[in-house]
Amino acid sequence: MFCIDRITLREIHLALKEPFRISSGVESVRRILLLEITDRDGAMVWGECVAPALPNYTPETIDTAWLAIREWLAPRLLGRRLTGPAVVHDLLAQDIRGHNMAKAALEMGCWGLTAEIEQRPLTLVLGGTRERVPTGISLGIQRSPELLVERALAAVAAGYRKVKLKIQPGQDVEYVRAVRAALGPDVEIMADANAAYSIGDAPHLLQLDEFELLMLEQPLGADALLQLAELQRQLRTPLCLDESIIDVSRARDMIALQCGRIINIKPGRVGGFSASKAIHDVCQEAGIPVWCGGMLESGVGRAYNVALASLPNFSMPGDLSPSARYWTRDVVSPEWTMGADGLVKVPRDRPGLGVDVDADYIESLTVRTETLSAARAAVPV
Ligand code: OSB
Ligand code: MG
Repeated sequence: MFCIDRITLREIHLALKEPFRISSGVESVRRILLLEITDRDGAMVWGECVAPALPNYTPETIDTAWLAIREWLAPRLLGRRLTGPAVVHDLLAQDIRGHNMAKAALEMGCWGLTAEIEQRPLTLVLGGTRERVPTGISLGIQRSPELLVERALAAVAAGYRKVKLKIQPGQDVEYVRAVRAALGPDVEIMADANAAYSIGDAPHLLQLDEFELLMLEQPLGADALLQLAELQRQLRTPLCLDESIIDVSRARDMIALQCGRIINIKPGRVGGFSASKAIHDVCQEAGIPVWCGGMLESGVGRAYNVALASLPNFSMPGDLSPSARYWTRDVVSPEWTMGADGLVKVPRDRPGLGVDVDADYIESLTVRTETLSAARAAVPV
């Protein structure tokens, strides 16, 4: 049982150590929306909205998320007595379409707040079972296959359990070929196209079968389920869906249409933890492995993803790179680290998120804030 008294939104700017390029755009300074969610009894938790600066991944951006939270979503929660975090998904879904990342920031925050109030680790509140989670790296598009090989070799040396290569038309087969040749047959390699191809590229994409990829992530558009099924019929490499899976019903569609064999679950993309757990369960039932994707989160968002990835069917390495992969200094302490065995420890011996959030550092990175309070809220559903 809890009752949210106020929510402070903050935009911080956090410079990436190096620009991250995918087929749909490049990011150099991450504009991150953080939330401080405070309960009427004084409990507080930090949350993160993963919406990027531009609508090049899904339609959402940090600015649309800010608007959606302020105008429609936060008023649903503020001042309302809630029996637990499991009721929040439906409360935010009713008659508000889309805006999944905005919804997820609040919904996941309610799970985090519950962990704080109950003084239990977030992983246990969610039902997590893993004490350590295997981690992969997502390598952005580089200027040449040689530069990509250099990065991939360094990643394997650092212990990463999986190497994901971003590809796009013109920078694909030769890049993957070079990395496979350099890393040998035993390293788990995959490619992610972020929806950059069309079904007419099928003959070209079939060349990737030669490289024994663990999977090919989202080669076609988010809505192209029938074409993805057509591609999967031709391709030996398993398809993994990312952008396509926006809720549990899309996951069921994937299974029914056989347009993918693996799902990358990003809790932000699907509207939070309840939806993530539902997708996890549907996939487990169907024998579909899942893994936890990333959105270049700060250490706050990483805490939520690591907790999610501790659920049993997260059987493949997640995009859960440690803080130092992205940032010169993260906003949490201790920073997220990965062992030389490619495992990230799930915090199980501390209540809440499992890391301290550095409010002073966040303040110094903040470019705008807005506080929403119960006074203007309690809008009936
Ligand atoms: O497609 O998984 C993706 C980052 C931004 C947008 C989309 C994607 C990604 C990543 C980054 O692959 C993974 C990470 O956070 O390390
Ligand atoms: Mg992806």
